[in-house]
Amino acid sequence: MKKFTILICLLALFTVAYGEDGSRLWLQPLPYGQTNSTSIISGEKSPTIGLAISELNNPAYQLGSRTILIGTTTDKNIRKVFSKSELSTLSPESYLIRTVQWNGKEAIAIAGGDDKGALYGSYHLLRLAVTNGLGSPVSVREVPAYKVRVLNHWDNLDGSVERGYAGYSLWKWEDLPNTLSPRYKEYARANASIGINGTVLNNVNADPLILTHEYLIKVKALADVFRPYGLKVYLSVNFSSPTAISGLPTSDPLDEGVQRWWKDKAKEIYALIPDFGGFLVKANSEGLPGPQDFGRTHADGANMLADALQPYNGIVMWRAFVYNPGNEERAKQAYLEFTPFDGKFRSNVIIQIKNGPIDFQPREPFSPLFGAMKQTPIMPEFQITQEYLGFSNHLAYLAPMFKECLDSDTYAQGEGSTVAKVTDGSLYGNKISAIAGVANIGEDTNWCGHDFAQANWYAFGRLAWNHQLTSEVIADEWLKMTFTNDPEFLSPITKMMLDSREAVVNYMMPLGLNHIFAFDHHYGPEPWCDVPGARPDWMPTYYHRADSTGLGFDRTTSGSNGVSQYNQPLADLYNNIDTCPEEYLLWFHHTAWNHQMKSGNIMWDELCRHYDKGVLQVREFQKIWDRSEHFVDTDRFHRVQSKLRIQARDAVWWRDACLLYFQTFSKQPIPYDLERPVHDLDDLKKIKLNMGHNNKAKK
Ligand code: BDP
Repeated sequence: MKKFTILICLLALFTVAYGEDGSRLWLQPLPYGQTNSTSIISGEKSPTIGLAISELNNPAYQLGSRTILIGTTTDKNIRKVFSKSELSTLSPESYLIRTVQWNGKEAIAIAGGDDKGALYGSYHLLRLAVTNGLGSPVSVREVPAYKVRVLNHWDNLDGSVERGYAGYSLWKWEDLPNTLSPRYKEYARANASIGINGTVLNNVNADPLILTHEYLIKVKALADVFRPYGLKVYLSVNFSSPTAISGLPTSDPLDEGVQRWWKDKAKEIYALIPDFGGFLVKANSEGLPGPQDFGRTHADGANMLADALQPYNGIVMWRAFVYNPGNEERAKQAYLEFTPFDGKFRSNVIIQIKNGPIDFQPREPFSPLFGAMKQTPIMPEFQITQEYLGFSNHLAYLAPMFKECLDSDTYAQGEGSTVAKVTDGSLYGNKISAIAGVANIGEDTNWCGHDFAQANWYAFGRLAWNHQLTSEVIADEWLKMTFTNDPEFLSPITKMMLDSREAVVNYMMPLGLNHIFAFDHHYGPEPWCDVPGARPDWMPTYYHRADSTGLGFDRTTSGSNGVSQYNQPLADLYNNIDTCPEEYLLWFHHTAWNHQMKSGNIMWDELCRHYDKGVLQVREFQKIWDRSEHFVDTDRFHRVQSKLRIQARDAVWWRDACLLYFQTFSKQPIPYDLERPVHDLDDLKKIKLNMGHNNKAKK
């Protein structure tokens, strides 16, 4: 009886600690002490294989009393159950999983192209066990789509996170290198479970201090924790580091002293971290230093860093996010600055391009640079943190947004040249391929602020591994691993997730509208915002161009001619108001309020209907969630419920602010069958939010 009571107490404790505070993510907590009856056979002993074995031993996954063989292509047991030819084609990080015969009995074998492949294979098997069960024979062959699958943390050295909505940074710089938070391992484990193999630790708006020896030994401590999980460390660097750290008179990339400084720095880094991944650079962008400060080019700057990293196989991820207030409109600038240097970069440079030509808006067409850089490796950068999609207050499942970009046809080499294919190496045969996601992770107990925002970290990892997965499959996997397998829960909640990003587009910026956020914090609406003396390209009016004749930015041949940066047939398609997809209408066309839409509505009415629809969609999400109460633990149920309430209020705020403001130009009534605004425009204009540390940005 006593024993029984102790057991109950332990179970209760277990549930409170790991219960449903969101900390376990989509994983089962690692057991303490217990193992299950699964017999795991491996002839290898690397720390990474050791981790794979402890995961497979986790009784929470209920693998049952079966035998599992695990190892790399050199493991003698693995060589017995797989043929030589199938093992010889296994590249690093890839894996095979197969039901095999072992000593006359059925077993499951996991063969990794290397020990990371074996670890990824174990996570795959565990995922299968949870989502499908292991009833039928398994036969899996997986090869990652991108070689570098990297998170970008916009974490500052003072612990704040730029555009971070899940609390302060995970990295406790002041405690490193001596004190290692247990969350470092948990973080690495979560990444490994979805195939993420790199992490840029610090903000692209980089503090030069990160390259001082004092910080490098802290970085080394993190790299040592992450290594067994296959997670490499990268750093964002400030282009003026030689001057800022060592007082060199210049940081000119063609100066020999500067070149030597970077070479010495690379040597110092690799002595500490032999598998260091490389540098991420934001240069000559939003006021940051760069090669142009010295009359040099992006290629000069990137190549100098690439030469310093080359002896160690390090790479440079050089960002194409550049724009300045000048003669050319913002959406065209990255293309204009980078295309002249196509083919002029070293082979270990990769150009990192945001999904859209402006800036992570709820919807943008893909950046035309993806279709233009044909002799330079390029990589997509997505934003997992919801800077422009309601922070961690709004439920917005982003897989459909990531896929919208990846599946877009650039026509770079004729039809079928999707963004995925021009970046994953399959179209141009590039040696390096990479994909980045700006992390939504902080020290909040549930890591991401909103329990459903975890799905976006998960989806980024899964798509970086395999961009052909559908948003639905990824949502289904995540829900099963995070909540339950019950189909009555899964079907409505999957639908809610799949509709959620479009709902945000509807209540914030439908029909191609963009960047009509409040100055600085990017949370609420301020289409009217006009700060005297501020950069015009940071003002919403620059983007929406509302006037008495219509709404939207003219990027046609008679406007900024932004359309010309797209390959045919897209340039013509976008240029013609009748063929331009309506979701991009106001992106490419200054459109008359009375323009006839495909639905038969005029543009103004259509706009109103989108805003209205967005509000109704969120209300529907609330109903769906409330109905799912008995499938979800109370903690998560209430947390998500209260966030949905915020989202519903915000959706109304957005709708009223945008419609009442645009109505001052359209001078037309909101269609009478739609809900009426509940706010006054003057009151909405008075709202000023103080969004705190997470908006430590330049604008
Ligand atoms: C914008 C953010 C700003 C970032 C910048 C970037 O508002 O905080 O520094 O992008 O990506 O979206 O460099």
